[in-house]
Amino acid sequence: MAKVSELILSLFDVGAVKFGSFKLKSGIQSPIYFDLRVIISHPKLMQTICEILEEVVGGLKAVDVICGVPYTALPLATIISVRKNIPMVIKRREQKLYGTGKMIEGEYTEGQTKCLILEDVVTTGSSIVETTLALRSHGILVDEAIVVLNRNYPAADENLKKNGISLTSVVKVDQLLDVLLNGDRITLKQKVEVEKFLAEGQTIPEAVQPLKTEQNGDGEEGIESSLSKKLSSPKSQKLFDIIISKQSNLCLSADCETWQELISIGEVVGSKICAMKTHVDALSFQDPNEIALFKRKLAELASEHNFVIIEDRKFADIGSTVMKQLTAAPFSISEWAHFVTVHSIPGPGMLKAFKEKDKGVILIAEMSSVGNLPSILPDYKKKTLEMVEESGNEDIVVGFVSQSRVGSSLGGKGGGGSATCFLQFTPGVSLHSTGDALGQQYVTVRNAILERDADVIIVGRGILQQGREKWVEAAEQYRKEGWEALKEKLQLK
Ligand code: 5IU
Repeated sequence: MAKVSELILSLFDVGAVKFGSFKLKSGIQSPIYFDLRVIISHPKLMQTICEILEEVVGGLKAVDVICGVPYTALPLATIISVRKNIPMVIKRREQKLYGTGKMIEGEYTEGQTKCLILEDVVTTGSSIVETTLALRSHGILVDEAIVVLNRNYPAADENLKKNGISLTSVVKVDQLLDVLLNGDRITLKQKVEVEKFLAEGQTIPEAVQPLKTEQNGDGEEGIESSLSKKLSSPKSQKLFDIIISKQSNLCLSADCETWQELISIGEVVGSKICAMKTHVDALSFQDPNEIALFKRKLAELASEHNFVIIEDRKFADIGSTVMKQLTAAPFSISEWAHFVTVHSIPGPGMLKAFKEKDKGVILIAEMSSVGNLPSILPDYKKKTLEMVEESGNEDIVVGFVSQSRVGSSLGGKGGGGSATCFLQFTPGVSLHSTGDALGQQYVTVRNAILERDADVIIVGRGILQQGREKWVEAAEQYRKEGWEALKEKLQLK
């Protein structure tokens, strides 16, 4: 105990614990901040931490290997490994889901090796969970982790428990505050401020990252921004801004067999697309842990490459059911999808569910398949548009999946006026095929954009079936052709 108090004071003295006003990764303003990276510059302190950790390890069930979460916990694990003669494994940080590179370094036996995870600071627990899942996916057994500093986020405990990990903390924040106050390192006011923050201000970071928009620095309104203003909702405007800034109106329909393949294609073509369309219920997952990992990785990809995630769920039920389908675990679509596709069949009431969850809606006005009823039934498309306008839902309806224009065109045929516009998403686009054996019908990129008035083209097998080594090349071909045709249609420079 005395040793832990000593440790807390030393952490403060070397600047590993700071008080003030700090912006966390989650965007939350925090009066306290931990940065344990500095400890590597203080060997004596490293030694103290390791001595304490060794005592903790000694009190736990025996393990075969130890794994430090990169970076700061890695040298700590190394010291403990050498001194306690426990071998290490390392989970590579820059691991790719595919490729030749090994993800776990070190020796282990599948189904037999027991591993203890070591971490420097726990906030949400996500790094420990990610490391655990990676180790488990290689047959390494993990059910315990040790952390030097625990920020006391209740959600972290829950997160770890849900994933079958029990966590032992060397220092918890309440103890840290007591010791620092008694050691005259902080004032009572600072202590109270942090306690208040911990009691009120803690939320787990949102899985859905806000969409980034590009700023037009010259202050002059270009044709792009006047077109953007015609769009019905801030959500469609954001997508349009992405289209302009990335010079891509290509939505990849990522109809992959496995989630790993989907992430893999997202990594390589992310820079070429404005949106990725998913069918989460058509992917195979081994267990709920994989679903959680998938959701996080997808949200990270969308944020890194600035694209929109469209879950093509085709909701088609009454509002209360739709609400459950949108939020229920394990898929929890509302957590990670920016937009969702919805049938107009149930009428306007169900749109409230999407509004409540702040999801952009893409309504299906026509389909691409042979004999689809929306395209055959008289007035289906017109009624779908009227439904949006009459119920006042223009702000969440981003656009329509359609094979022809619904309402006013953004700039193509009949365009140029001041009417509110919706984006048109057109699937059934291929440069290689005219259809499949199950009713799909294809048109070319130029036909979709210049004849049918698509703003966004949706392409799946046209890219996927080119094979992994040609994904980038194929996506670039669709991006380039799509962008050239869109520029022509909207008369952009
Ligand atoms: N999709 C269509 N047509 C439609 C609608 C959705 O093809 O009318 I609504 C979906 C189905 C698939 C993707 O996920 O778009 C098209 O994939 P291919 O490009 O592989 O045909």
